[in-house]
Amino acid sequence: MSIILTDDQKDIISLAKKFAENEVAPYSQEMDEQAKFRPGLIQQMADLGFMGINVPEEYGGVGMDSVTKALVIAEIAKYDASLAEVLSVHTLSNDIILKRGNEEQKRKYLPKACTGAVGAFALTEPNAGSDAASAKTKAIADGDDYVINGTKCFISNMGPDEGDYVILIALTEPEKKTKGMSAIIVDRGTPGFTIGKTENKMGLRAAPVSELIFDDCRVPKTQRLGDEGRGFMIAMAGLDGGRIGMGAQAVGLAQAAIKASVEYTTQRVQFGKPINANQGIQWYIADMATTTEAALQLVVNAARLYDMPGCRVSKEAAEAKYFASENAVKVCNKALQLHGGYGYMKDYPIERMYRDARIIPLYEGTSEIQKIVISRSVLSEFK
Ligand code: COS
Repeated sequence: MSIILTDDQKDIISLAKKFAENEVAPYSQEMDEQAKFRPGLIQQMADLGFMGINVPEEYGGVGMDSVTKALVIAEIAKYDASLAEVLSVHTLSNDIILKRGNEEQKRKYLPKACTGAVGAFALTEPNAGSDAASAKTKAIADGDDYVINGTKCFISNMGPDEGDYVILIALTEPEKKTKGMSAIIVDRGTPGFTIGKTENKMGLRAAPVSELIFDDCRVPKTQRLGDEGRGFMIAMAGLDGGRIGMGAQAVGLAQAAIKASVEYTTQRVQFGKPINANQGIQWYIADMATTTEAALQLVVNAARLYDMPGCRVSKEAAEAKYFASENAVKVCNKALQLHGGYGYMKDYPIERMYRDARIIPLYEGTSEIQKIVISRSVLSEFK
């Protein structure tokens, strides 16, 4: 590992490796095929402290820093990118509650988030993807409650049986647009809140992604995080952290694809020698390793900055997510090529990695959105 780490950081990362290698990897293909995690797997992650990795000990968590969180996500992604996605989205919701919640909300949600309840975050709508500011879901004040109406789509961590609460971004004062959005926690089972279609996906198949339908769903105002009208800012700042997690997932996938490529090209003999005795193959491996190392360093740098009080990391998080996700797609594609026809078969995990990687430049902001965030920052820096 090319990152200098403390013993505590090394310990939890090696625990993640052991867990993913022994408890997850043997079932990853089956979970991919069945589009479902094994029962109890998320509970196991909670029991080992991963679901509360970014939650302080006083709320029941492990209280680790963002670099450790990112490296644990990367470690799990090496064996099962679906499970890494669950952890990334869940810890994003932990982070929003920690940063924006009042004491009562933190005491209500964080201890259960650490012990197995799964959190989600809902911003996207059918007609508001990249243009998140055009979201239409409304949460209109009525006495001490909000009455929520609208539909969110592509929401990770929510499925027919999965997901315990969601941080919903909705318009509390629709005429004010982004300045009229608020962040509200809605519990699964609240009357008027139902899970709609669960998506049948190309990759990350075990991780649930669903439509959320709100039909006169009544939620007390005490469920709102922060002040009214701060929801869009809370969502954007939350996504800065989320994008570091997705960058970490991309790094883990790329590292796993490199390892698989080295193993395969060592044992695959053609023309009388292992195929990686050819310089052409060695150069592919060198390129894959170099760009993946660059991706790792971008992710770790953004994670470090994220923990600095008062530091806005939109640009660094976008750079990390943009570079790492595009790299994961390229590296998995190259790794599949190195596997030849076998790489196309489900007998080799590279087939799943290739499919899993493809979503990363799309979710939590497409690569094009990351470039908007980066260029806005660079343009304003030199103005
Ligand atoms: N942290 C804190 N505040 C932020 C912020 C951030 N990272 N990003 C934006 N804001 C604030 C801005 O400062 C602005 O506030 P003021 O009006 O007070 O200045 C406000 O939010 C609106 O920001 P902006 O004008 O940049 O909004 P845009 O509509 O231009 O949208 C993009 C910006 C395109 C970057 C945003 O819509 C985006 O990230 N889209 C992708 C959404 C996404 O990632 N979805 C993934 C699914 S999550 S379920």
